[in-house]
Amino acid sequence: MKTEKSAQLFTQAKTCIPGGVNSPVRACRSVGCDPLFVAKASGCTITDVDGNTFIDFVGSWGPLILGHAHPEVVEAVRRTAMDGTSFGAPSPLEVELANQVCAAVPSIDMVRFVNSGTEATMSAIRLARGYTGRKVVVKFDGCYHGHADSFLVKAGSGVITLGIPGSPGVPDDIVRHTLSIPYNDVAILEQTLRDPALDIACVIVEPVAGNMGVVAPKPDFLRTLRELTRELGIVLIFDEVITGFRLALGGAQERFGILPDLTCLGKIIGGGLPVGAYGGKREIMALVAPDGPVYQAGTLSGNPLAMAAGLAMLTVVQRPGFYEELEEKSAWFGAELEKIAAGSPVPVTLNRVGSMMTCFFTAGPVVDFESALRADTERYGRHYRQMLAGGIWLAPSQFEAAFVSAAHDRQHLQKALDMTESSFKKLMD
Ligand code: HOZ
Repeated sequence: MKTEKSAQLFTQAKTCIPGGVNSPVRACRSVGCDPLFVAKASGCTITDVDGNTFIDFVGSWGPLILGHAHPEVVEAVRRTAMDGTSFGAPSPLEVELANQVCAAVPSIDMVRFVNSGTEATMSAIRLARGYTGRKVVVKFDGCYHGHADSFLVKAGSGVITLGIPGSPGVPDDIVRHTLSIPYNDVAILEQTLRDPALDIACVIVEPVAGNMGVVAPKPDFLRTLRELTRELGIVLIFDEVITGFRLALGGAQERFGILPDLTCLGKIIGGGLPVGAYGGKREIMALVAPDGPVYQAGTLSGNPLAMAAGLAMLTVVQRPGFYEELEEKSAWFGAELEKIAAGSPVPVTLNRVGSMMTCFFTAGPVVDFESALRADTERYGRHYRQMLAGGIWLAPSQFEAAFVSAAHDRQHLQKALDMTESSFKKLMD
């Protein structure tokens, strides 16, 4: 595979961008190679600057449920851009998208648009603290809620990928108000939430974890979480940045029938443009400025291009059969992967919920951060490089998800299965 142009760009990038990348995992260090620079992408394929084309299972880390450059999304952005790219003032598309989000996501009465998932989660915990008058945020080990100070405690995604415990620059005074407990452990959850010495404002959770690799909630985990938080007056926040509009139109909360008080959204809601949102019960959202005293603002919030892309995406996913088809295709792909994993000469555990999945290089089961960390990351690195050489674009980290989109057809998926089988076989040596 030719990589000269990517190599040149990476050399230049390292002189003017830290690590040569604008988000750490992209540097590909944990998979033992240098990043390829992308020239363009269409449907489920992505092409680098040297002209190599790959079948993409990253989908910009989740948002591209329709695939790259979906014609209706591109046309909506093009049409909207002709009338201006940012107003810093209210515009009709925000109202339309807000109405659609409130109609689609069962627990959202009101929603505020921001620019990223990180902004959504940091605003949601400020709101939860403002609402309850309490300080402590409970999260779960291996869950990732963006890079705001309060969340960099036993966080997933790039933080585990780089093997750093948290981050310098985050004051102890801030993280002492964050408590991280094991995912899927109902006994520790109950003991923590009932601890009278803790002043818990909120619990934030990825209802299906996607940032330590995919880890499904055990059947009683979310239900117990909901019951306890309701009983104790703690705000329950679902971080549906990855699962929102992916696991169902109404996200994981619709799929599992468990409604949080606040929901954080991102990724898909912008149809691939930078956008996030937080929303929930009217009574809580009423505290957000200017209606209430909890401050949060942003010039680019409700940006017309992002709103237009989000609306186009919502139009497509609401067509009859969209989620059924995605689910059916993903289930077939997952079942075939299971068979390959079962026959693999090295231990592999597949975790899948709907169209998001991770092959962990460990015997499993993988049910939490501790078991995810048992995965052989060196082996994942070899697998990643072998798959890339075979034309398959995976996340450059063991602790992320692979996503199936509407643009993948059986042929694309079959090619990925064939490559996976042959890659697993080569991992023995
Ligand atoms: N850690 C991010 C996904 N969970 C990576 C984002 C990126 O590099 O674009």
